[in-house]
This record gives sequence, structure tokens and C-alpha cells, in this order.
Amino acid sequence: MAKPEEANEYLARRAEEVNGWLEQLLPAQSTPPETLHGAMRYSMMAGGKRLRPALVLASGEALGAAAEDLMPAACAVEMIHTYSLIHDDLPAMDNDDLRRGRPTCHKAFGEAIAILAGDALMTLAFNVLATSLSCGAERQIRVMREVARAAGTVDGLIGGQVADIENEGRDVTAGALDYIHGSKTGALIRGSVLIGGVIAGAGELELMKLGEYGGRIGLAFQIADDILDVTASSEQLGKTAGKDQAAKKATYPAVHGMEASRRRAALLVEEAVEIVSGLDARTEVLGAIAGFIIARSS
Ligand code: GRG
Repeated sequence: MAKPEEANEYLARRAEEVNGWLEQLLPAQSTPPETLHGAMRYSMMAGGKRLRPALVLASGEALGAAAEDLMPAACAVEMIHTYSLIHDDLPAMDNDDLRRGRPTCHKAFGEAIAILAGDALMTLAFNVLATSLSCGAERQIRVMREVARAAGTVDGLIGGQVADIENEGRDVTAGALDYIHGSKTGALIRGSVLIGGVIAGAGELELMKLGEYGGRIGLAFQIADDILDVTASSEQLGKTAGKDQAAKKATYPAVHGMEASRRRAALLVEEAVEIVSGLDARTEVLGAIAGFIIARSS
């Protein structure tokens, strides 16, 4: 597998498997508090691309781990990702009505339940990591640490979100923009690649290369997201298009222009593929996913 279009088929197949695991790991809607569990399921099972779980699987399998040993961690990162989307859509943040092609969690369940559903998904993610990994305590702790860092305040998604909010309507430097994108979006993508490697027992050099690959595709993913916000429709994206400009957000096209943004994303992907192909592992899928990240239409 080398072409981005082959990644589409791969992602669709893995998404189905991940959805089956999520069905089991999420509390049943009939378990009290029913409204909260309904809201968690509503947002989780709304049909995201499942890119982050696919990266856990692709990275872990490239280094010899079995899918069933990677699945709990793959589902945990999707829980963290979905929590961040629910909170990002709240009136206090991006104030969005549409997500994954349906009304946002707070539109469907109210703000209080949406906040709690996000909190609950974050908590459940760490519970799954603490109870369902079979890779041994040392690797398990490393996985938990990497996920906490990716979700955290220093160079993780919360820190990136704060910088994003604080820079709305301001002129940002290219460096500040890379920090926002690399933290808000890149950190969880990089973390997903890394934890696949950790579960597979990768050595420090391999983890370093996986981290460099993950950091590059993570940044490329957010650049592509910025471009799609301008070029794609809300229907295509399943979320409101054109919001970045309206909210005067710090984006790649706004700071660097459209053509330079496309070139930077393509260069990052090229570098990522080269880095990962230097590993002594079956990295074709990681290469194809890197290509998909800039070729995607939603
Ligand atoms: C309030 C405690 C607290 C935390 C907030 C909201 C937040 C932390 C962080 C937001 C991070 C965020 C939403 C980044 C955007 C990342 C992004 C491009 C998401 C879209 O990802 P896709 O395209 O979505 O993979 P699907 O729906 O396919 O999963």
C-alpha cells in the first residue's frame, strides 16, 4: 500500500473494527445516568474518520503488535479526541451547531450535559488505559503518560486550544501558529503514533522516528483542515465551513497564503514518509495515511 486512495479503504475497514470495540467499551445507554451515557454515545458513534485509532493500529502493527492488543488504546485516543470536539463546539469556545454531520452535543443535549459528556469521555479513556491494556505495566504507564501529555497543557491539546483562543483576531507569527497547530491538533496525532509503538515494544530510536513522523503529519493535518475550511462545503465536512475567517482565527492560509500552505503540508508529508520508511518495520500503511492526510476531502 503506497497510495493515499488505498488509505481510504484501510481507514474505512479499521473504523468498522474500532466502532465494534467502542460499542463494548462505552457504557450502555440504559445504564444510569441514561442522558449522559446517551450523549457520550451520540457524539462517539456519529461517524468520525477514526484517523487517530487507525494510527495507533498502523504504527503498532508495523512494529509487530496484534490488533487486539492495540484496540483499547486506539479507542481511548478516539474518546479523548471526541471529548475535545464536544468542548470545542460549546458556546464558550467555537459555538458550533454542526459536528460529524449532526447537531453538536450541546444542541442535542444542552450545555451542562455536553460539558459532562466531554469530561466523562476523558475519564473513561484513562480508565480504559488503566484496565484494558495487556502490554505489561511499564509500557502501560508510558502509554498513559504519552496520552496525558498529548491531551495536556504544555504542548498538548488544551495548551494549543488556549493559545488558539487567545490569538483570535490578532496577527500571529509563523512560530506561534506552528505551536497552536502542533499542540491543538498535532499532539494527539503524534501521541497516537507513539503509543502504537510503545505497545509494540519499540526502542527509543524507533519511538523518536515515530514521534518525528507523527509531529509532521499532525501539523500537516491541521494545515489541511485550515485549507478545507476555505475550500470545502459544510455538507462535505459535516461541520460548519468558513468559520475560521469569520472568527478571525490564526490559520495557515491567513498567515502564509493558500499556495504556500499547500506546499508546506506536502513537504511535511514527504518528510514524514521518508522518516518512517527509515524504520526497520512494515511502514507502508503509515506512508499511505500520511498521503491521505493532505489528499482528503473531509
Ligand atoms: C475545556 C478542558 C477543556 C478542553 C478543551 C476543546 C479542546 C480542549 C481542544 C480542542 C482541540 C480541537 C478541537 C482541535 C481541532 C482538531 C481537529 C482538526 C479536529 C477534527 O478532526 P477530524 O477531522 O474529525 O479527525 P473526525 O470527526 O473525522 O474525527
